[in-house]
Amino acid sequence: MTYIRTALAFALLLSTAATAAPPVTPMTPDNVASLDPVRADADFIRRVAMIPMRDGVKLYTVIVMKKGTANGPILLTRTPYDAKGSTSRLKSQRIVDILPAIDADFVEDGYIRVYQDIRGLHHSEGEYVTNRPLSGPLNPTGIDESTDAFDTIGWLAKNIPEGNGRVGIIGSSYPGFTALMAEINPNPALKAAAPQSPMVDGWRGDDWFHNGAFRNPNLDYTVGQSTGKAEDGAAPAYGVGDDYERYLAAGSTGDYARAQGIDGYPFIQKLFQNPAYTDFWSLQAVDKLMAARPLTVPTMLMVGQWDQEDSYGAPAVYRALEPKDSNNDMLSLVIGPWRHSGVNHYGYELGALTFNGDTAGQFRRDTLKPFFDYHLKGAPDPHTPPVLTYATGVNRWERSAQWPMGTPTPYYLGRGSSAGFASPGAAGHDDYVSDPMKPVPFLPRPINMNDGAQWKSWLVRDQRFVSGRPDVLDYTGAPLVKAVHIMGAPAVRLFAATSGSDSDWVVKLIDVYPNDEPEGAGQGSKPGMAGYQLPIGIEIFRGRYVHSLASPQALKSGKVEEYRFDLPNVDHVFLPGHKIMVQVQSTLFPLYDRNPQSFVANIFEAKAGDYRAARQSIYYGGATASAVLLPVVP
Ligand code: PG9
Repeated sequence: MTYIRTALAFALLLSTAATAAPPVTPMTPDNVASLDPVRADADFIRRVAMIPMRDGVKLYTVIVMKKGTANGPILLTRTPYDAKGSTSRLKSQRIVDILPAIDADFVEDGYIRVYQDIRGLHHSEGEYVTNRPLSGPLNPTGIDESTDAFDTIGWLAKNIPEGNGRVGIIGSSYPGFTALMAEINPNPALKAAAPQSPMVDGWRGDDWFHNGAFRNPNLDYTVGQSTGKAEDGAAPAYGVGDDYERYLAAGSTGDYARAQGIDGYPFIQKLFQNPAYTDFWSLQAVDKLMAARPLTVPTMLMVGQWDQEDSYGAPAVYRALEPKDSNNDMLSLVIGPWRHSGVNHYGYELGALTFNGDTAGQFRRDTLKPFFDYHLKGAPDPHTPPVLTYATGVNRWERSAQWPMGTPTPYYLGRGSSAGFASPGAAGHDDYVSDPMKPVPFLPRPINMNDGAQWKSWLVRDQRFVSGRPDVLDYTGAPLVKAVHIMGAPAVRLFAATSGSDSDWVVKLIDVYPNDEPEGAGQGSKPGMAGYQLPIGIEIFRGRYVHSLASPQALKSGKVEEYRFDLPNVDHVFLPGHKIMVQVQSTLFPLYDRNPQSFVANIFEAKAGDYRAARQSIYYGGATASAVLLPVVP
């Protein structure tokens, strides 16, 4: 029944389509996913279009709107995560039930919501290429997510009779990547874009690696994504249990992939063959691609302050594009108190933290929708602030004219595990033994990286589960007399040496709650946070890249090197009575693959004998004064 209705609707669509549209294949049973039946009493219309791209490949596109929609703006998401599933959330005859929660406000206000499977996945034709690079040195085909977006948007603008021809694009994570790619050589009908936690640089800080350290959960992700047409990607071939033990027993990540029988997946091979920041990564970094082109599409970039997957991309694109926004009216950056994609869910809380109401709903209603209304419906200018951030600690939204707002202020590590803004005095160092056979867990064990509850909130987990380990150094300041407000990316300046010939360095910036915190008295804290060690940023840097990201070099045993890398961008207030702590360690497992701590050509292929304990030295004071430059707001 649905198919017939869809086909009839499609025939109507064809008959009214502008003549300019390329011929569109009518629906045929073999390319219409069996969508749930839509009864006559449904409050929505749902159509499927196989939209032809310039090379003839057709992309499965679901178009949904309330009955009676006319002259509606079109909001598009191009996704690798199943367009059919995204428009069939519940078996319901109500549009707000079949679409994701974020869409309700839009479709109830006359928007036409469109989800499309990207090329080669689910019900779209063609070949899937993970993170398909822009046409050029990495992609000679002339076809990419930018051209597919151009063709799709052009088709939508002309072929939805109920539409007003103005298209917006939105999406989180991979769909944030496809939203950004639509802004490169954009179709003129694209009038606004809202990339959320977009994947931008898969080696520097989004998804695949962070500063050269590989993120093991990507193996399961790639397996799931590599099963193409299946509506549900393949699951890893193992049950539940402690990932810490599973990955440790396997050896290197390459050993793990071979043990799981997944080393043959094309993108896993690409990852293993490209461990350094070579052209494979730098030429597809979207912030670099966009920096080289004019900013022509009004863009609202979003990221969660505790985004455990893509904390790098949105601020990086903002940095690249901001100089082009001469009137400060084309580009905005939003940092909310959210986990990855948390902007599209309930924003009341995250782990042990509570905020002032549903911060995500507040943002979507007060800022995101007015942004699209203005650009797609001609509503009054909402005067979107260039920067909108939620100040955690004090729980308030803040509007700023630029980002960052803070001034880099050294917060020094010091003797006796101390820390502070005062100069640390005489030079010294603290040592610890990092043993890759006893890596520091990134969560209390047992760890299941496929468990949503663990995975969504690990970045706000109380760090006392590792504080005090002999291979985790805590440097803690005195209780604050007055608040310290930071707005920006804390910058690590770590002077360190290893007895080995390679090493990872993990730095955490931590807000230590007073240990005598009255039950529930703290702002934004649930009862039971006394003494809580709240991470305000965690980042890793693979030591072999200290002198060149593209050409790794062995570290000289005992030689002090200065490691420079940023922690994620935050807006946070350390309250009086709290303490600012810096934690240093050399493993964060099994989230990141272990550094064998002896230099090998490719860590994915490290052998058992390469994994060696090393004595690590962290230097403070004098000419080797380790510090974190905090972006302090005066
Ligand atoms: N950040 C997710 C992801 C993308 C690519 C690789 C691994 C993870 C996502 O939600 O799209």
